[in-house]
Amino acid sequence: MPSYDPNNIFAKILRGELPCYKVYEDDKALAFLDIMPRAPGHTLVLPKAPARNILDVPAADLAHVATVAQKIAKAAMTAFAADGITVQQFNEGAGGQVVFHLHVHVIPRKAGQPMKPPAAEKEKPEVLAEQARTLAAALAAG
Ligand code: DGP
Repeated sequence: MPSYDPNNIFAKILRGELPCYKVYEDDKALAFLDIMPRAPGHTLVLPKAPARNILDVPAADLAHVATVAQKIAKAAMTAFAADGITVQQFNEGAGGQVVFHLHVHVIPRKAGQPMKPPAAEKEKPEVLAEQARTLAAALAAG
């Protein structure tokens, strides 16, 4: 497996070199909206420590990311009036991974509405900003 590339796009977001629509942050994890959502509220949860994917991440960092993904999933049910949540996580190109810093997709779902294909279409900035505010508020409300 190739080594971790510190110039991947999510590493730049983690360093604050590129912007994101942040919904949650703690000392070990960051969550922000996917700019090409497969459904409204599609969120990505990342460990702050460098890890390419599930194959090199320390188990404790993976466990923390799973805990944060669960928080996001619960808040998203309310924030987006979802009927369910799809959680996805891809590893290496053959496994569907495109950005090589570990991330978990948390995708709110409405009954009967199929997801868009991966990275199909960029959402409007104002829509993402509003959705990030809505989800952050639901997280803060617990
Ligand atoms: P994957 O590596 O296949 O798990 O998917 C990467 C996801 O990252 C994909 O859904 C699109 C999203 N994405 C790509 N570039 C950016 C970006 O610059 N910002 C954000 N927030 N998401 C991105």
